[in-house]
Amino acid sequence: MSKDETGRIRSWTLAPSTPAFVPPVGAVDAHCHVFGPMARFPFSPKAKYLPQDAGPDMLFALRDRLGFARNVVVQASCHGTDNAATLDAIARANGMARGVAVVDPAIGDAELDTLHAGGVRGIRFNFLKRLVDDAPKDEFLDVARRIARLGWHVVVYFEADTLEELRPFLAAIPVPLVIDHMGRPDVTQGPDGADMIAFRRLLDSRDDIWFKATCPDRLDPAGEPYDAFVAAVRPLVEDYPDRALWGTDWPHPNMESRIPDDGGLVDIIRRIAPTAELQRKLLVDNPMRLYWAD
Ligand code: 0GY
Repeated sequence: MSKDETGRIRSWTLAPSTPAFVPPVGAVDAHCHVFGPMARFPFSPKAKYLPQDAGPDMLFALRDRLGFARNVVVQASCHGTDNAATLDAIARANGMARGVAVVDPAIGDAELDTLHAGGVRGIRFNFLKRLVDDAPKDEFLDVARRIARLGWHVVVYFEADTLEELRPFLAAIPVPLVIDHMGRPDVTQGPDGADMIAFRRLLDSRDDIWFKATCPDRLDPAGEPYDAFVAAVRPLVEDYPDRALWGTDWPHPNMESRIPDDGGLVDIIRRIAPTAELQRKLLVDNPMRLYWAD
């Protein structure tokens, strides 16, 4: 982590390596964020971390360096429910970005239409207490019902020890679900560990639950070369090849130590999706179905 003189955190590496792996043509980074720039897009008063600026120009430079074509920009918690920075990034991408918003559940239908016109295709429910003050399930369900007409999905972020409590809520969501970082399993338990078994039970409960095979840097306490992550996640990608997404998670919100090398993250793709067919599904076919169906 690096802090500037005002205490704002930089959680990304300034000089990512160029990956050896060349992604297939049209590859989508389906989980990334933008921070600010703060002068135009101030952070929420409720933000739990205050990052340095990481705007669209930086995101698109990284996209090009890593060999990707498109981004899905996920509204980060530091911007609260004001999606202006996310919409600005999408607008600057010439059609090569789509987004996931975070909304006040009381949002009006006209405002949802405006988000759709701006490239949003889903909303995110965040259950991490260290990131948000509250996660009102009844209100979430209400807005989940109201986005169905737009063909959107819900992205859910939770930790493995809350999955059992969340099952009835997740079952009641009437649109497709995408689970951020597989619900943060303990990958050191291995592919047949309790967390992965519980997560597979969730995937098996509906055929419209997708997952992001993301964040070895957050999930594997041993760090590079992320062997525990690869061992736990590769079987999941192989067994659910049409429901897996991949993303950098740049600019790695909140990472205070062990900031990952984005090029190194790309090189893990070959280890979790070892065939060209799996790589094409993970990086192109699946995210295109979910975000560019129109
Ligand atoms: C992530 C992970 C995190 C943060 C956020 O919205 C956010 O602030 O998503 C985290 O701290 O685990 O998905 O990028």
